[in-house]
Amino acid sequence: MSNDTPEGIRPYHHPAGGWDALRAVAQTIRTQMTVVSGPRILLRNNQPDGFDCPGCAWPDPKHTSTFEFCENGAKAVTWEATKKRASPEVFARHTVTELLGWNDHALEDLGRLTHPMAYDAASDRYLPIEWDEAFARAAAALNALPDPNMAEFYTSGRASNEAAFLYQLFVRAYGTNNFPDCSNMCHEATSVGLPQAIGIGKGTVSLEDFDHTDLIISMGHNPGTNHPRMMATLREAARRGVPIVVFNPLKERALERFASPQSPVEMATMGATPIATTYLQVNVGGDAAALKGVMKAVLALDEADRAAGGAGTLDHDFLATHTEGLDALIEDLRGTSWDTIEAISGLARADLEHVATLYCRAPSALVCYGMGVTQHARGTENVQQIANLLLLRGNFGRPGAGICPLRGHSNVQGDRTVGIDEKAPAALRAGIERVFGFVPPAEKGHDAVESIEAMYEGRSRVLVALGGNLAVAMPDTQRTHAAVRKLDCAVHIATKLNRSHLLLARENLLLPCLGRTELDMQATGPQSVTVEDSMSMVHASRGALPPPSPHVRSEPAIVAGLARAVLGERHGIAWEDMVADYDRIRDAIEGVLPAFARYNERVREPGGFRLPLGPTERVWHTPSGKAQFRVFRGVREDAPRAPDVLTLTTLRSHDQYNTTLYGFDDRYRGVFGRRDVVFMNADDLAERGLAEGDLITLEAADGSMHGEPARLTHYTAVTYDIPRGCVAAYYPEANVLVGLGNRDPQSGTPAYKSAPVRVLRAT
Ligand SMILES: Nc1nc2c(c(=O)[nH]1)N[C@H]1C(S)=C(S)[C@@H](COP(=O)(O)OP(=O)(O)OC[C@H]3O[C@@H](n4cnc5c(=O)[nH]c(N)nc54)[C@H](O)[C@@H]3O)O[C@H]1N2
Ligand SMILES: Nc1nc2c(c(=O)[nH]1)N[C@H]1C(S)=C(S)[C@@H](COP(=O)(O)OP(=O)(O)OC[C@H]3O[C@@H](n4cnc5c(=O)[nH]c(N)nc54)[C@H](O)[C@@H]3O)O[C@H]1N2
Ligand SMILES: [Mo]
Repeated sequence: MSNDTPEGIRPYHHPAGGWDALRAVAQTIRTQMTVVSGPRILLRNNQPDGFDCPGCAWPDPKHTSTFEFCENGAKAVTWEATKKRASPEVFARHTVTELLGWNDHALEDLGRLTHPMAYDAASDRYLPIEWDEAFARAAAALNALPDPNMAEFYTSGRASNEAAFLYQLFVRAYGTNNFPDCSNMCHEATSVGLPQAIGIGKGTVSLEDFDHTDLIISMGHNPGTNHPRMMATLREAARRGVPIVVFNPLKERALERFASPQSPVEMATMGATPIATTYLQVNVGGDAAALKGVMKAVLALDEADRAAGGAGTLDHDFLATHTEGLDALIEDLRGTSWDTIEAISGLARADLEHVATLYCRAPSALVCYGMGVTQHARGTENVQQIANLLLLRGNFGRPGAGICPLRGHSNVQGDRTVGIDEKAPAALRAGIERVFGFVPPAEKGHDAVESIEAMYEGRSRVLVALGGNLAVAMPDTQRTHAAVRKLDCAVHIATKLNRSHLLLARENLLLPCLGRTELDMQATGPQSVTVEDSMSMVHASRGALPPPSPHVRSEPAIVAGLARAVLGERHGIAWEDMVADYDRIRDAIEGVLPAFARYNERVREPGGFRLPLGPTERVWHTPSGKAQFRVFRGVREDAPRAPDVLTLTTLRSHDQYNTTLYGFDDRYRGVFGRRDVVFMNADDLAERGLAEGDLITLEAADGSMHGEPARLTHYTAVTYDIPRGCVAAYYPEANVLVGLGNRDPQSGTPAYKSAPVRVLRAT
């Protein structure tokens, strides 16, 4: 046993934000960019005539005029706008076998891809090819399949509306709905759960609602790292005296206190604003139980108030006019004991009753949530519990109220809106038929997990990926990697090299594309693209930097090139015309989807426009036209586990963007220069005869995984303020331990936040 603090582990005592954030930006500009262009390009971020930050999907203030500081946005931009190049000369120096031995940071740090490349088995290298040759090879692979359902078309959520719309049109014209996408790993629980509850699979709050709300509940998200621009909003609410209740197993620093780099006073005085007024360290997987506890207490307050002659604390008029299913919910809550709620949530009844009191006092309340809620085996039902709580007091359709899922990728929501959807909604299909004159396939396609299973079993033979790092983002690394290596052909449209490109199929194509920050010049001149943020605002984005090389093409142009090569004249779609002027793509989107009426006109207004959201007007697009209470049976999000099994939640560090590792620090959690750590409760360590700093092995305890139990070895235990029975480690490394079968049956979302594991002393 060692008693020394492990190397690189130093408690961090500062608030989130502050001078350390500014210092981190300066550092990232120094290492990735020329000093001159760095600050200048950052200033064009989220400006009316600039580009949309690829960092996250948090919206911009209405009349964007001031530059919103954000450390991690700056990292995302500088990482894309780097001066480093992964040119053919760089690929000539390294075999794929050699590159596979590099870490994820080193691969992307090679810089921007500059030329279309194809893998050459004889030299074990990627070699440059011409675009026409690349398109022809991809087309040959796709057209050789006996059935279009044997191809998978992945989308990561950075694609613009224009690129995503063309892509889904191409894929449906080709003949399949196999659209695995990053949303399947992320907010699918929202996309599936909320339509059943409130008739739309999106958040209902707007940025202005934060100015009017009387209570904010934050569940399972870490905005200081993943949505840093949200911190300005939370800080303002906190300073206005709005209670902020946090449910999170970890004490995330930014949810405790935040120093705004835009506040001269906080910066000069080293001061900070406290954020959470109540911080509840719920068990991993304990949110459903906690929400049930809060709702149970809300019902008790209502009964007490009515018994005392009051009108009750529930919004009874709203409930009678707008909802169905309340009786079943009440019956279920009555049948759920406080003992069970306390045991599963890990929270005290008194604390949950306190939240209920705050909630009943607040004229308007809103709930924000992220991956801590959705990435569970009952993620869909989790999300519905949040909707239940809000419905009880009519917290929809008035200022300051509503539900706020923090979406992931900057345009993941827009991609779904314009058709990246394996379920192929009838209205979308009808729209495509109306505008393009062909009948798109109706049969449900594969989501992300189903696509990996199909590849593994040989039912799918070709993968086309519009961005992302599918094989690294997915669970069960061993099986997922084996699956993609079985393919006949893999086509990756990407800005940078990553591991998915190196897990070789028989034929491999790497197609380099422009990023958000770059000038997109087409036949009729420079083009803008459009994106939809977490709050359903659609707005334009225009890059200004010179492309990384003259050979790099825009995503819409690459998709159109593929479509032409694969489909030829089939269906008579004018691919090149649409790419020549993206207004024409937007006209086509408007034709297919009426919510985009006057698209080109409205997107030219500063700030763009908001897509219609029924619940904001108390219109419920459910089969009965009313909002639905959905009962969560029992309280467990996961099956009971053996006594020696712990629940692993997988997290993002402060220095990463999903599978992109900018660096190896996780400043706010006090981890510097390493990622091979597991955060553990001191008692769980002691019970195993372990101490902080010990080398350990994490072993998967998921019975549905195949073969020998998967292991993460040479990890170091770090004592952390985390509930007993719960451990945390970084994504994506920890994906080795997450089973593909451990997923939400309703949404298919992998339970990345509750993998059963054993912690063993390293041997
Ligand atoms: N800089 C940066 N920005 C990003 C990303 C990035 O990687 N880096 N990724 C983008 C994407 S795609 C997404 S989806 C979002 C992700 O944004 P988040 O949803 O914030 O993602 P995670 O880091 O997975 O953090 C989840 C939080 O949930 C907590 N948690 C874990 N398990 C549980 C649980 O069982 N219950 C509760 N209540 N909490 C739990 C963790 O402690 C952590 O604070 O961010 C987007 N923005
Ligand atoms: N264990 C665990 N696993 C997880 C999660 C977790 O919390 N825990 N989170 C899940 C979530 S929420 C998500 S969203 C997924 C993320 O899964 P993905 O979206 O597939 O992964 P990213 O890491 O965002 O993809 C990075 C790659 O995208 C490419 N890229 C970057 N910008 C562009 C661009 O503008 N265009 C194109 N074409 N390519 C670009 C680059 O080549 C880069 O290497 O991971 C999931 N996996
Ligand atoms: Mo995500």
